[in-house]
Amino acid sequence: PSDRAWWKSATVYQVYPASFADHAANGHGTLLGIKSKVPYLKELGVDVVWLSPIYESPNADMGYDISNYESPDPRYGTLEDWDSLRDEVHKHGMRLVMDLVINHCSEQHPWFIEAKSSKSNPKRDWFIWRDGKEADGKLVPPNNWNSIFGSGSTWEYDEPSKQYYLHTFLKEQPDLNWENPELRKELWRMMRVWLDRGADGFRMDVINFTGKHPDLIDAPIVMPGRECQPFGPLSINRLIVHDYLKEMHKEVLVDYDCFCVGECPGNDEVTAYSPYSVPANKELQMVFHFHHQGFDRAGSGFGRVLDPNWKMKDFKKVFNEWNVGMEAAGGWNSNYLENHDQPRVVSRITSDHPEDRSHCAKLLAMFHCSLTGTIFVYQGQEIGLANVPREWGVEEYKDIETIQHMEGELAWRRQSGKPEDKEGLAKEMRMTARDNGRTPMQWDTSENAGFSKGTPWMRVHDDFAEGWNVEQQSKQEGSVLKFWQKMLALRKQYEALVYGTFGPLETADDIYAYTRADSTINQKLLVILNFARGSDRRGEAMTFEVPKGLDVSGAKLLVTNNGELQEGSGIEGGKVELGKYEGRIYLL
Ligand code: TEU
Repeated sequence: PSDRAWWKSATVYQVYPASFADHAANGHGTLLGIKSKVPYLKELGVDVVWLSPIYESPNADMGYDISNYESPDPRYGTLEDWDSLRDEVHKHGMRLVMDLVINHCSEQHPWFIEAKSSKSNPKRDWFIWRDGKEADGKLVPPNNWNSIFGSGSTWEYDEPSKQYYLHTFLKEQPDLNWENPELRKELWRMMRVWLDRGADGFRMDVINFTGKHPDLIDAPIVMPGRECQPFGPLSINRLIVHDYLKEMHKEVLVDYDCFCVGECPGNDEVTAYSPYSVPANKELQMVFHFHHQGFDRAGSGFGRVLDPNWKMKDFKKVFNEWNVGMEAAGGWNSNYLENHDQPRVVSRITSDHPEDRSHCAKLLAMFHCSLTGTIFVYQGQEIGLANVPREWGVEEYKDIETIQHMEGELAWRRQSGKPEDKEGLAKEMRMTARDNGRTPMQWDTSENAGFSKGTPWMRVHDDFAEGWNVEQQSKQEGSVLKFWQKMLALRKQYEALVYGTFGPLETADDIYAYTRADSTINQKLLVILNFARGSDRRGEAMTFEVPKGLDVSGAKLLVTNNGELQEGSGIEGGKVELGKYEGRIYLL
């Protein structure tokens, strides 16, 4: 039945192509490198492979600035290479999903070059142009919106035409004007090109940014004293986006058996996000929300400042809201903890101390695989990769967001007479920088972790030879990789993990416990996870008290990261003594 559609129980694996596998010794991942790892992904239990952008790009933002949507960038390979990757993925019974970055393109895209060439060029209206305003005899941007990468205004002045164009992200990434029907038609045509070539769907970059406020009015001041302010709801998640997606569905998606997930930042409410995935609306299968990415950030999920004292209580509240709320709203969740824009969770949520790390990575795998929604695993998560080493200097950071944020913040500090505190700023970046998730994949103990025989574009993590690689973990019983394999298989075996209702339980704040119950097959699981960090972040033992009314008399232990326990053992005496960062899943 359609309510048990294949993609609900699927595991999607995100490949960040630059850092995955390089077959050509050029220091940069390639399509044929990815192809060589397809059997590995199959063995892990993956159903869908999602490729971050591989298109032609000047690479101002690691390929999220596309100058040709229809061809791979030569650094990744050729269209024939893509075809052979597609065949390999299909041969293994998996699907291949492409990144679709169509809120903006590259300033080097021929569309933008034409648009810039004259105000009367037909492509002019494919982008968002406005005259500047006068303030104190000076020309200033049309409004006060702040670009997402902390680089100041979202507007860039084009001297020859004396107008500004809008760029939500970098100035090298001009926003496309979705109000223009010709543009949309061209996007639909381009999507068909990939689907006809055998792509199985898309991950759609910031798709909820495509409907801007028609009058592009000023944003309210939430950062006093600063010239530019976050544009928030004036550009994010506006209702017109649903019209655009319905049109996309009707003009393209309906003709294919494809899988689409929209990336939708904005930290919003479940009810604002569920309409994207409610089947009757005919839009997408699911979207990525960002609510849970804000738990440790002072300010919104976009914030770069970490709150080290974040509370498990707040963390649970967000997950409870989405896991209970999405089912109630009739939509479907996506379930990701990491991606190429986020730090590594073993470092972020638990402890990456060498003695805790493997244990913690397994706790997080149990958590991840027992939540509602389709699972998204980010490359390296399955072997417990951690954030970049604390000792690395800022010169190792390659991400433009990190760099611009640091520059912007220093300028602001100088301007407002505050101490620069470069060391403090670097420390902040160590926890939050996107670079944390972008270090090359660690395959084995050979040079550069087996990622490349050339000079890697980004420094390889120092820990690859200490067991944090695929080869060693695939041979070692009890490794993080083996544990992930087991969890992904378990999720297919126990359908309540996919379709069961999520039932949060009352516990101590630092324990996260819930049931997953599927009444149609009479299956119920109990998940108990000890997230207590303790004063030193090394964890703390806790006692879980079985809540009144929960019958655990027939409980059987299915999986745990406590190696001393026997599978199949039960719960005695209404209590479960949990060691540091211990997790257990029982079948009730
Ligand atoms: O990210 C969208 C987005 O909102 C990010 O800016 C994210 O919130 C931030 O990086 C967290 O630090 C997408 C892509 O995933 C990202 O890699 C691109 O840079 C961005 O869009 C622009 O295309």
